[in-house]
Amino acid sequence: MTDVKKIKPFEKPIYVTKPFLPPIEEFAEGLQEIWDTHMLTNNGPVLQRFTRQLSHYFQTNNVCPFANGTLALQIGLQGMKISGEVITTPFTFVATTHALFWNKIRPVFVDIEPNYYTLDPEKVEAAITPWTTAILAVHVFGYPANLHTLADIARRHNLKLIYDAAHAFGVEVGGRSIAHFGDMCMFSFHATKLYHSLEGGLLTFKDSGLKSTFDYLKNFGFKSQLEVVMPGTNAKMNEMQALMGIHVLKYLDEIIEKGRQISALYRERLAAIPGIHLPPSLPEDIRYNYAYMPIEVDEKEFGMSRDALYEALKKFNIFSRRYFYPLVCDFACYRNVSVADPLMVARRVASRILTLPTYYDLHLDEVRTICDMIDHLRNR
Ligand code: T4K
Repeated sequence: MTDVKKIKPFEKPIYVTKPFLPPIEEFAEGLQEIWDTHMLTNNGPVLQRFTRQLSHYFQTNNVCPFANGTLALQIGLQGMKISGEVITTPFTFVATTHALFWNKIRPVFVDIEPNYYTLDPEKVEAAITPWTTAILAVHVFGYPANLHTLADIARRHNLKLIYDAAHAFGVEVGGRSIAHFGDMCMFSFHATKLYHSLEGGLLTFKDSGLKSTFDYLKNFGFKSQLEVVMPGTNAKMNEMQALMGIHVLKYLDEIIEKGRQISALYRERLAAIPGIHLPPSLPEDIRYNYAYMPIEVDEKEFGMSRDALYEALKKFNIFSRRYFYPLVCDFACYRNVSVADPLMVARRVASRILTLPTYYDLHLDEVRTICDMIDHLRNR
């Protein structure tokens, strides 16, 4: 470790993430086509090309891009006619639950498992009632939910299985994209995501019959110029977003490889610090995307609370984040939703979690320094 007396704050702020940007000349070339055609939105040629690329990437025609992940999930739930109660996780970004709420669906929050923070299947099964229509699980931080057990529960209880895969672009399980698990998956292409299209979202789904429904719903319900077949909304991805999506996709493998190096270094350096806990290594059949770098801070062992560490890192110009704290069910707008499960694990994790900076431009030396700073703070 570096001599602690030499540790100075970073000159520029280090945020939890920083979007990857392709070389500007490459993007400018693509802009020319937009300038030539003056097509800016409404399923223009660039979005059509992007959609074909996504189809190819996921090896399915059942893909539908959207303006953002939240609208994708809202429309996905509506298009699948999900209603009543849906069992879901409180350890997620609020948008997961908002998408249910906007569809007048009651969220039933159950606990997560302690290693990778995804829905605990036993708790899911125990929460099923005659009103349950679906399970909405989250591949939080890109860690796959318990795919096989959840699929089994859904099959036995005749429930739809929907994944919020906002964090999981690029993740594969057993050599297959994570998009192939469940009845529907939503990916977010927001700027803060490992893979992005400025903003954007995508649905992948099993039932080909849903494709036209999603297409109508995101475009005001238009089937043709003179036919509106359902009360849709406006959730279209525009040409600039699609262009960014095309250009960032070319670099996906490099982005993931850099994430792997950063994660390996964090793991190596942080493993020795008492009170800093990391999720266990993933099983071999999972190709992870290294989208986030979550750690848990044990206040007793570390000698400082998670919140104190979060504040102390700011003084070094490091802006980590407490994703996902508070739990969604504790936000004012969901406090009137009754929660039967005591959410023991989720509450403990939410009080200890801290996500450290990880992004393509982050230098390995900067990672070393961040680890030294954490170690230094423990020793104060
Ligand atoms: N489901 C889950 C599980 C999700 O995590 C999300 C989104 C959704 C659904 C919904 O998908 P979208 O509708 O967003 O497609 C961010 C993102 O806005 C949000 O997309 C994301 N999850 C959530 C986890 O994080 P904030 O409010 O924490 O982001 P913000 O603006 O504080 O950005 C974090 C840091 O990133 C900044 O400190 C600086 C850096 N940054 C950010 C932006 C936007 C940049 O360097 N450049 C940028 O353009 O919500």
